[in-house]
Amino acid sequence: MQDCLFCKIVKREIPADIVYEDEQVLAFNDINPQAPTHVLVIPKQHIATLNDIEEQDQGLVGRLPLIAARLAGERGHADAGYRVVMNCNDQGGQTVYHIHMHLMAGRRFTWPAG
Ligand code: DGP
Repeated sequence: MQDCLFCKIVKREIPADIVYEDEQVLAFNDINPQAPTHVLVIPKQHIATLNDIEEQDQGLVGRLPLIAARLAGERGHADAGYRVVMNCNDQGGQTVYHIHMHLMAGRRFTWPAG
């Protein structure tokens, strides 16, 4: 997608602090971190929202929690715990329309979410 911010990060047209990459997935630090660790894990393929995931995307989208958990473990957060969040559309708090999993760790989170 031409105008998608995260597609531009995938294509290296916009800089980002990339912490993980494979053929399908990219992970980079959030520009506005809400926790000591705040990483966005995204598919390289453009999928605008959770509503747009198709059957054939299951494997790809399943990699997001896999990589998030791996990154959390590498940073020593597995036992203490961490939070992953995917926001969908306006009321869900989505601001960038390319699906992404927030991995936040390093502090205690409250529930319910605000
Ligand atoms: P969401 O509200 O769930 O759509 O989260 C979007 C996140 O993307 C938000 O936490 C801030 C982050 N973000 C927005 N623009 C940029 C950017 O240009 N670079 C990086 N690294 N993160 C960004």
